Amino acid sequence: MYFVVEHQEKALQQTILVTGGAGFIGSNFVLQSVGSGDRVINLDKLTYAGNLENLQQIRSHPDHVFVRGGIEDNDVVGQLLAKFRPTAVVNFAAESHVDRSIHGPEEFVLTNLLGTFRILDTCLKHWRTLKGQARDSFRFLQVSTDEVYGSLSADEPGFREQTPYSPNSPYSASKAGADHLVRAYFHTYGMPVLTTNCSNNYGPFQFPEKLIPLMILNALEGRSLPVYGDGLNVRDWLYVEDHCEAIALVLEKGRPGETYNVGGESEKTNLEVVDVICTILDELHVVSAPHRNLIQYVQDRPGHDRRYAIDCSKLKQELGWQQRETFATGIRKTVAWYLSHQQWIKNIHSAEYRKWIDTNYAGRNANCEA
Ligand code: NAD
Ligand code: TDX
Repeated sequence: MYFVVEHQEKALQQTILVTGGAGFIGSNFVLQSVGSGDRVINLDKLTYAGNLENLQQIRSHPDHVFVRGGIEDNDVVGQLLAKFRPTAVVNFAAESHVDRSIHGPEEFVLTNLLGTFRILDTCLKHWRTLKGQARDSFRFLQVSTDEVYGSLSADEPGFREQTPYSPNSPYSASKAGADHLVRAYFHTYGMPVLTTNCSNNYGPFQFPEKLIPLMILNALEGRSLPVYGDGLNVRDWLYVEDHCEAIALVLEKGRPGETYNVGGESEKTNLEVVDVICTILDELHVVSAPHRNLIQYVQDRPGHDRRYAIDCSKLKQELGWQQRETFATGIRKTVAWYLSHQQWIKNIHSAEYRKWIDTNYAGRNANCEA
């Protein structure tokens, strides 16, 4: 009886090549996919942002194959495609932090633009060798961002799939270029691609260079909470597991050549976000309350986009997606996760991390005008 069940599960199992699967969103996606019975081949270069500890739960799982390598390496990608014959490639791999792209844009062009071109082109060559059902069902999914659409004023409606691209940072420009290449491979070669453009994610395993984990960790350590500019920039926050479910749904049911916006429908100013984190910490980590006293306004990010908001009605209406978490429930889970993962936090505090914190914050004098 056991073998019958095992056989049925394997017959339905799909193999996915995931890139960047040791990063924040990628590792959440890998855990979700393996948990739902898929086999995942996980290609990650393990830059400062890649962390195998994120995958601890599936360390020796037979359906998870980890390969250290870059998306720009045609040989490695070609060999993985030929050996494992995945039904889909999901490209998370990227340099993802806007502030780092301001300090050093070249890595962003190399990985996000050239790297995406290389893996896309290798996938095209592979796809052309496929026949019948394998060729029809193959998908390349590009994980992109709302930042490619530029910045909104306070009263503009959220970004739609038709909103023209208008990237403002080296990060968003490199992601925009990659998205254009993906689109061009559909129109020129008929390659079955999909693109998702998502708003700001938060949740377990996010590297503490981004707003939410940085604020949680600084608050726990009694360090200042550096709010850029006037703190009134707006982001649309989505819990990471909701994003991963959206990607799985787009893979399964999305129409090739289409793009799908994914968002939290949960717009908050940065100050509101920091304030909620402080309130939760005052309750769960009373020793250093009130955490609000740690807020410090600092010099703004150059070219700082004022507001992002996503209109995700296409994804909801066409594919039936729905967020499970509200910001209130998601942020509480997230703060609790960091509080209960002290060892993960300790291991993140590498020399590289401290160097980055110095690079980004030492020159930002406290901004008395805000
Ligand atoms: P992350 O920085 O946490 O992880 C990136 C991962 O990619 C790391 O594991 C890193 O080692 C790996 N990587 C970097 N260069 C590579 C290369 N050349 N080859 C293979 N692997 C490489 O990023 P994240 O926040 O998880 O974002 C994942 C994707 O989602 C990115 O494409 C990003 O643009 C997109 N995105 C992120 C957000 C967000 O809020 N974090 C929102 C929308 C879209
Ligand atoms: O110390 C900080 N202080 C601060 O005020 C940091 C790190 C950020 N901020 C502000 C800048 C932004 O307005 O908080 C907001 C969020 O900043 P980040 O966490 O750096 O995210 P953002 O720049 O909005 O980009 C994120 O969302 C879209 C991800 O990093 C991208 O990968 C994703 O594509």
